Amino acid sequence: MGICSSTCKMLRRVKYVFLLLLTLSVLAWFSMFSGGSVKSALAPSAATKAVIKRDSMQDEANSGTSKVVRLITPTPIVECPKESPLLQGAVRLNFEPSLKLKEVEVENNQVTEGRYQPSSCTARQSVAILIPHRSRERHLLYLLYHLHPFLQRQQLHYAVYVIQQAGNATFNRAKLLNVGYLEALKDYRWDCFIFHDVDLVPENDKNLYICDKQPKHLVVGRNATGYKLHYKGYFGGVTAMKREQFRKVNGFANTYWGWGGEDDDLRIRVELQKMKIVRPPADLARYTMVFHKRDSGNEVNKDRMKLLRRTTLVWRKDGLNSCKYQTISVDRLPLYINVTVDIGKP
Ligand code: UDH
Ligand code: MN
Repeated sequence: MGICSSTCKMLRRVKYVFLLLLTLSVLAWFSMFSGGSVKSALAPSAATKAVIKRDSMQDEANSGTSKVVRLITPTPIVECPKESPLLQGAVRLNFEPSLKLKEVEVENNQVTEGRYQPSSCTARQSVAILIPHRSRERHLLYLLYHLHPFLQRQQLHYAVYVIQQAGNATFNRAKLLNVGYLEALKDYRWDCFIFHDVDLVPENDKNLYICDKQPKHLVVGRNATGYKLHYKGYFGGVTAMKREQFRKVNGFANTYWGWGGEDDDLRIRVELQKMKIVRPPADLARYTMVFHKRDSGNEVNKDRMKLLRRTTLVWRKDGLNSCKYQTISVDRLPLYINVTVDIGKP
């Protein structure tokens, strides 16, 4: 007790100060590593804000799905140039019989679960490619092989959705595309939708897969029709519409079972909204259609003319707002999102 000298008291004081300093530094280290870093107390920079915003959009988009897509690198803040420097113009197409899906996957390893975004700039549009499909695996393979590099050269943020009609009932291209639109919007708020036949391969990457102020028809010419517009007003094969444009026309009619008419019906819907179909120059909007015969289960729809006469009367109640279906599965494959759906029968 009373035997401690003044030197002894001083030593004790030094010891306390030392212990206090030690505790403080341990606390400081702990708070840095547990996330409450000094940095977070500072206001985030504009770049950080942009990344946070995009990440939360991705989280929102991916909720309820696999989380792998979240790992996409933060979006750069510079907007991609109006004309991508990667474009090649007319490209040579290749329909190699021995082509395998695995090879296409390896060549497109930047694509995650069917989705891609440029790493050096922010894409000007986010585009969902919707492909109606049943039993055309070979065509799908050739399309994926050409389309992924094509879209990447255009510096787009995009995803490819393949909408598979389950069962053997008569095919319904239009209804599958409505389903594609509704399902894709559950993932992300896409700006632009490309409705794309599985057998049409674009020949020129200056035929841009982005949406315009007006609905856009991308197939001016194809090999099978001597690269001439099929007929005046043709609006089939590959078309591009903004999210709001498609919503405004109430999408496609659900009532066209079998081949034909649904694309003309969409043209009528577009015209009823006083929109005007635009087309890229004919030398760019060229496609090769992989040769095929008429599919069984997609016979010519004999009622199509009758249906087309009532479009003006029914478009408001036959379309996106009346599209009933049952999703059987959504598989996030490396190169596309495979949506298998029961759309019923005629
Ligand atoms: N589709 C399928 N599976 C089918 C039917 C259609 O995937 O069984 C899809 C596919 O995306 C296809 C699209 O629907 O590209 C349109 O169908 P289509 O290619 O049969 O239509 P097209 O305008 O008409 O090419 C083809 C008529 C066949 C004529 C052959 C004789 N000259
Ligand atoms: Mn075809």
